[in-house]
Amino acid sequence: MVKIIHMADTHLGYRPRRGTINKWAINNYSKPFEQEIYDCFLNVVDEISNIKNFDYVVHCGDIFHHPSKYSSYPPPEPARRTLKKGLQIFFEKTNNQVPLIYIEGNHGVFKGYEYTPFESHFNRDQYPNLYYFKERDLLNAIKSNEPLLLEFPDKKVRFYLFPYFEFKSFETYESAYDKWVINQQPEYNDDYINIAVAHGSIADETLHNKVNSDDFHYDYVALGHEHGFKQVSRNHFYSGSLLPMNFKEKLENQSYLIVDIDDKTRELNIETIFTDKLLKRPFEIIPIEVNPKNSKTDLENGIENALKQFAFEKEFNAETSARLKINFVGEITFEKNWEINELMVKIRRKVFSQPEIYNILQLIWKISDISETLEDDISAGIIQDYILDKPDNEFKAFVKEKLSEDKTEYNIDKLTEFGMRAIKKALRVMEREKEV
Ligand SMILES: [Mn+2]
Repeated sequence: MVKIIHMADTHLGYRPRRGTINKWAINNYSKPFEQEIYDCFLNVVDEISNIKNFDYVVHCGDIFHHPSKYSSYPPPEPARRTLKKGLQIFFEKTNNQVPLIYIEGNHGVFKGYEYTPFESHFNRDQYPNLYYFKERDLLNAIKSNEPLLLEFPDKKVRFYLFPYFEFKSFETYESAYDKWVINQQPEYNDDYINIAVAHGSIADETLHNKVNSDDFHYDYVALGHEHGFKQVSRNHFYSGSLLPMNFKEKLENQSYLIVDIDDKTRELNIETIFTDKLLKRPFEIIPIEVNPKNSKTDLENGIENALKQFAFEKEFNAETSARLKINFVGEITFEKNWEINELMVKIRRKVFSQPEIYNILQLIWKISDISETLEDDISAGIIQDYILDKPDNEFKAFVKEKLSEDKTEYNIDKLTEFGMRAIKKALRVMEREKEV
């Protein structure tokens, strides 16, 4: 029997920013939800270290949240200290006897640099049983057409490693990866237990089909990148993060997995330890129905009522303050849309300026027009749909008109191209905000 602990996507250093009150958990050090992830991680590391007779821990990437594609900041100091402390606890409690295997994800990586925040804080020699695989190791393996694996002959266990790599981004990468990935196929009738460890997902085309499928007959595939617990197939699993980070993830579960593999039958026995249960604060999506006939006062009372349960006659508490999202659903006219936004800005200002009454950390909202789901055309629709019907044509017409009024000569196609770039950039920002 081989026992493996599978975890992923801890995102140490993650700080929700949108619509949050400006309060610290520890003054000038960490933010409230950020601190909750640190505490949870250290508790889980401690809990894992106490499990009897386990052979390996695999962490499938994104241990740090920063840097990432959208942020070049290094991980905040407390995130680095937390990982350092976590490693200390783990290796001390296991007497350096249990290997911890980490592969790099898309977060916590300085793009284009060979050194990583992980390495800049830990000396590999300090922990003889810490195994760390980064994008550079993968690129070297591809270049030399060698497998990227870690073998433990005493236990007859082999790990095939797939750090995050955007192989689909460029044709040359994609074909090189296709050619290389064959190296990652275990030999037929191998007497080793073969485990794949990967960061990626077919949802955004960052997991190779050979890893996603059962073509290579791995005994177990430990996956990271998707933040909710998910069993993809009999032997493919996402453990998910430890805690939900945004409101979409609140609808999923997060966990770490204890995976037993029978060395003779290769049968799997998997225990899911749900860590989202450790969440200390309310983290809720509150639906509010909107009726165009109701007055502004009705709406305001409705919101106040919904928030009442998070109002206490005591001070704001970093550990228990709520993260809230109000979902306004109904027939949304333009007027209603403005009305809700205006009201919510006012209410949020009030809530955040009275931390002695409201124990609320975050307050955001979303307005959904029910007619969109009904697919009729009663309402004016949401603003971005209206503006961006045919953005390139509309923008070009706009620029042309303005310039002829102005009697100025410019390259209209070039200007349109710049404009489109700006719009696309703005859309990406909106998409990102939607995720929260
Ligand atoms: Mn990821």
